[in-house]
Amino acid sequence: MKKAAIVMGSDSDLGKVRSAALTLKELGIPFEMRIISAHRTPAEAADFAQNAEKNGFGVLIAAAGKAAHLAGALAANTVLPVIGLPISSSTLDGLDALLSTVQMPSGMPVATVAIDGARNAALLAAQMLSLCDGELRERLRALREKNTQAVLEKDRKLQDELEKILEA
Ligand code: RP5
Repeated sequence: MKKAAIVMGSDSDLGKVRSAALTLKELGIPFEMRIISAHRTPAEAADFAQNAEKNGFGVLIAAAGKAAHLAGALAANTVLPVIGLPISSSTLDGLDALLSTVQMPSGMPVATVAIDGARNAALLAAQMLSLCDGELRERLRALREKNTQAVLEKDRKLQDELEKILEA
């Protein structure tokens, strides 16, 4: 199976990115996690993206806050799919990162998830990798079913609670 990359702009992003790593692990997807900055280590960012395909990656997740150009900088240097994960790390609460990540010029796509949407970034990466991996597709289906059952169970509990509230 191809690997996923989780690249973040700073170590300060880790707390909001960790659930992406846990989700990839849960789905049995090999991955690497790196701190690479579009602004502070631009040469490394370009080098990482240019060599990502050769190094066995199938998809890149780029997490960054503030003027978040990491996803775009990676996308500019590879034809692998890049998922942008805007991080809330500023006084603008991530809106800056969202707009910097999502507003890519035509010809250079970045698939952007919600602010701090690390789990969805990992799930989307998994769905992309699963195009060439039937077993991974089955694991994704099983996870969806588990989530469905969890919500149905919450609804059942809500009905019980409601009955008690209305009886009181
Ligand atoms: C961005 O600036 C990083 O992705 C991080 O979200 C933010 C702040 O970085 P630090 O100043 O905490 O290293 O590039």
